[in-house]
Amino acid sequence: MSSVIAAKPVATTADETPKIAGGEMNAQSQEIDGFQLVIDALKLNGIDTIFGLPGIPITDLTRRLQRSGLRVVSFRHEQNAGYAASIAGFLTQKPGICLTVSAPGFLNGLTALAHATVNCFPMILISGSSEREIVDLQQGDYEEMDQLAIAKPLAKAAFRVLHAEDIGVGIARAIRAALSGRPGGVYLDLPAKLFPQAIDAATGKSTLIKVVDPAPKQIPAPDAVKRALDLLKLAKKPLIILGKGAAYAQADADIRALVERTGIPYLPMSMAKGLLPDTHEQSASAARSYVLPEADVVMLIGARLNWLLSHGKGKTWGGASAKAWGGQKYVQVDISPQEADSNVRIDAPVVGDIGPCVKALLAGIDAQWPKPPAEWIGAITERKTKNVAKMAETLAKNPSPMSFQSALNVVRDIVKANPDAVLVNEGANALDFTRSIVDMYKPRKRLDVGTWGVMGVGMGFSVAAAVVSGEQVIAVEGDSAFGFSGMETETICRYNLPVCVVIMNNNGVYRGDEINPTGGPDPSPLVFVKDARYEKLMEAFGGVGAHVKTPDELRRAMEEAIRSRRPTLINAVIDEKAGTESGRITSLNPAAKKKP
Ligand code: ADP
Ligand code: TPW
Ligand code: MG
Repeated sequence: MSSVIAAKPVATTADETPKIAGGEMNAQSQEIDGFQLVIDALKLNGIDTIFGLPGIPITDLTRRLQRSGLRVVSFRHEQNAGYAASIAGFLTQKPGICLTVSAPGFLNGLTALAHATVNCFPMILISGSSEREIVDLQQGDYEEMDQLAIAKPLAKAAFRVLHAEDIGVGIARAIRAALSGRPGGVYLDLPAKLFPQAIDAATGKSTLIKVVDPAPKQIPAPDAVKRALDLLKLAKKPLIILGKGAAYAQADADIRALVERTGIPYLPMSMAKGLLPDTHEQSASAARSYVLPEADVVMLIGARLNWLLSHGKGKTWGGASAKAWGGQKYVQVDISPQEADSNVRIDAPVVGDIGPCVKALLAGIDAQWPKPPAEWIGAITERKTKNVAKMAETLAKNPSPMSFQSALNVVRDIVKANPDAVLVNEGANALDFTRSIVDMYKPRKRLDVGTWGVMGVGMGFSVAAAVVSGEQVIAVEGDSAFGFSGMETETICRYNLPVCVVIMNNNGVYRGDEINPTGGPDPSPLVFVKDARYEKLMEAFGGVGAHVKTPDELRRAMEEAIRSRRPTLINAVIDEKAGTESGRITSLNPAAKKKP
């Protein structure tokens, strides 16, 4: 293998300080190698951060990326590096890059790539791969696998580069595919043999492409905009739903203007929380179960009518039966022309980038725009007031052990006092309670399990959020959820990131009090070691650990974490009897209704 990865003496590019290390550079040489072309192509396109895990054949690539000034964030497991890349893409509108080794490393990164595609986040998984001739004849190479074929169905696009002179095109195509239209995950296969390939330096550099306008702002058709406005204008009970596509689009001021000028109540999907402050008077979050069935015209902005919105039909929407349409008419603003009608009829699809679409809608809303009828707004306000009062009562309670609510009441205050902090959130009850209790005040500050409801994003998201934003991160984690990526506490400490992990520790998946019905020695599959001391994990790597049993202790520990910006893990002891099976989605669980 060493002959494969040992690079031939070649020239570096002009902007890289020449350093003789590993023999990859020679002032006399006129050649450039594959390693350097990959680095130059990424830099040329404004990529400044790589999330990954080194090994054959990309070890030298990680070193040389770092040496050439990119930030290389090295993880303990590729899945977490991949999740980091995916959310970096969401936060920055640049493709998040995850770099892995072949076969197992590639597969470890692949879950995150599929997650990026499903969530419409721009990401590129770059994996080294083994020798094509041996892989294709299945002759048993080191880490043999036809990675391109495996990635294809899970990625928005997948490419392989065999020759150094094609690196520029390969990276340009990957960037364009990840960012343009509906963003998604792209796989780029770079075989080991590509890296040391040396070609004439001038020729090599001339093959690099700086992608011009990688995400063209697609403009909606005027008649589509008019159709949408006509429908909205007639509505008696209009509603706007903002999804994470709206958060991704970074059209924050126009979206807020659209909501405020129309006066239409809005519901944010979980990662759209904070697009307008959750305390906004037009937010209908606290009256969700009232507005969905009651609304007559619903405008979706960057939100799909998937399971998270009960497919736009059924009881949630006032339908007579589980699959019945509730009678709503829909406007759907989306970049994907194929999204409309995927679940129910969309009467006014507005296809284009959310930025220009919202601007075009705004242009049609003047001072004469009819505000929604007072009865609709009044009815929503009434429900909201009642529900908020009920919630305040629960939050004020101080049970021992802590409940999810009494602990999250603290997190709610801390986030309110630190609105720039990024909140990462996963778990079942730990997710659902946090989403409804903790208000967000700014866009793209809430990062969670997304379209799949996937566990394991926590520490990868936290690392990426801290790295790309420089802001304090608060990760509210179920104890089970945390376990999927807990080893990255070492990564958080190694890079000294301002991440405060708060584990809602109820000793198990959903709750911690289940027992083995046979009376045998094995515990229930749903519970963990009782009173596990997760905080010691952070201490093991030089961070701060805290074991807290009361809201006051939790508050002090969180305040200290934010003041010090040190890596901190707070193990918050929650009543193990607190928690519902599958949180708020018990209805999706086939066994939940008839327990053995
Ligand atoms: P949520 O889970 O918050 O409801 P979804 O992931 O279901 O959101 O929907 C996001 C939608 O946003 C996708 O249909 C995607 O095509 C769309 N989208 C993403 N970026 C843009 C953009 N810049 N302009 C328009 N639509 C976008
Ligand atoms: C990759 C299934 C959904 S929620 C959850 C699991 C295992 C953990 C819930 O326990 P936690 O939260 O985190 O302690 P709480 O507060 O309710 O006790 N594997 C993957 N994704 C999912 N969604 C699962 C399994 C699941
Ligand atoms: Mg739990």
